[in-house]
Amino acid sequence: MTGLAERLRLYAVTDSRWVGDPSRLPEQVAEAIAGGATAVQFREKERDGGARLLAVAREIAELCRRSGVPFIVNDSLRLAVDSLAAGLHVGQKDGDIAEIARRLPASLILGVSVSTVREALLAEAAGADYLGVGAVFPTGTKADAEPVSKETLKAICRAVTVPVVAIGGITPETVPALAGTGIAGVAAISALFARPDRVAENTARVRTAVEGVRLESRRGITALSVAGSDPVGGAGIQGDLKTFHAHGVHGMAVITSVIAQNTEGVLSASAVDGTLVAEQLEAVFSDIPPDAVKIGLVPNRESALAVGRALDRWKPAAVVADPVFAASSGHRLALGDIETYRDVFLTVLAPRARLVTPNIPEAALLTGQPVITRSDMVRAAVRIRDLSGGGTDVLIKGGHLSGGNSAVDCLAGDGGIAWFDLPRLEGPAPRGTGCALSASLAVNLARGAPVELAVSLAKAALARRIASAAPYGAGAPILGRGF
Ligand code: TZP
Ligand code: MG
Repeated sequence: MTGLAERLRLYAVTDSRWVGDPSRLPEQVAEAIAGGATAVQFREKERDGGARLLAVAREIAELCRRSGVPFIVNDSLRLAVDSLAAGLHVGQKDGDIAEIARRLPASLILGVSVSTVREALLAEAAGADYLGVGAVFPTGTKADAEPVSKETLKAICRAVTVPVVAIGGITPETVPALAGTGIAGVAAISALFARPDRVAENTARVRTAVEGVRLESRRGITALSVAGSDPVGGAGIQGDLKTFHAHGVHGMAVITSVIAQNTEGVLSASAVDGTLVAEQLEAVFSDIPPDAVKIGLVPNRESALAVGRALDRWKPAAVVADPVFAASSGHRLALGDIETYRDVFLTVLAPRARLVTPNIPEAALLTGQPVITRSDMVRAAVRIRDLSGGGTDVLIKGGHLSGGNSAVDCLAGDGGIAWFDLPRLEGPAPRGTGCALSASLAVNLARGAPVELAVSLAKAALARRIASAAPYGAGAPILGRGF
């Protein structure tokens, strides 16, 4: 929903405990709006539901509508729908967020309470339109609220693209400490409603405090693709930039090889001179240091060494290296023989990555062993992890494994082996799926997701993009936007 962030500036959450009688809430809310509240949440925890609460909710919904302020109902989808609310707000204990999002009418806003980066990434992926994060300061209003540090609040704001509201202990005195966290606004209960005779005045004091600080953070996440060019926009640099854009992050690109290719195959390729690759890297890193780096085709040792030097010097937060030796058509893209490629990948690129993502043929190439069964996948993943120095996780993508109706990926990481199973999608395989997955993984890792969560999120996003792939050209389909 556009403009939602501005409307979350001062989010008033109702609580009739101070005024005693819920039927007096509409006048309290009218006072809060007069004082500068920009959104209202109906949150009556202690009261039992029923017709009386619905009547109050409807009255508040109507006065919010007249004031152009979104009215959001806490916990109850039924009450939200019946009161004609603009949205629903749920917490972590209110059920499966993705399921709630599916049941929610499309026009309604979904807000979700989170207190960690992990919960934030999951809520956003499930369809949350905004997040509530708290308690950011000590509060007496919600005894079981998890305390959230300013660092975590900042990390959550950087990790997601949806707006974030800070809640818990918000007062005119505490608001300045939220400067630079990246929140869209604050939510408050007691600071607005604890004095029933002063709601407008107290709301105005919080609003003034909010307007007096710069809430924005320095910037969002930035991502770099180091890869070859695909003029038809399915894979490589062009594909990665689309993936970055779909994640809402700023995408950048260093071109390592100019490839004449289309949906049918590769006509020719020319590696960019290693010195020029080094200069492109310098240009990017010295100006906009990327948080996420996805490494795709690096066609020769000179370019790989330049990439290695840039990573050592600038230490980006998350690096994912996707081995690319040949195009899916079989056309060789890396210069030199397989031995050289393997050596460069395993000694220069992989040790500097958090994660590498070979498919089955690439896993076979890197280990020199056939990979046919699931136990071969485990063996190869562990072997590649060892060959990379031991500190790099390995995700072998099982899409090329014959048989079965699921695409099974195998992760060898710190915590041992993990499997990721998704139903195999029907139809011709689109190009650029490996590129999209590794670019998405780099972004998720830079956002603070642990590797397993990053893999689940990236796989789900890729499945949506495969499902919406379109046959623009004569050959393989091109990945869709995923929605
Ligand atoms: N969620 C986290 S803290 C909190 C909620 C609902 C209570 C905030 O109340 P107050 O009175 O504004 O501190
Ligand atoms: Mg709840």
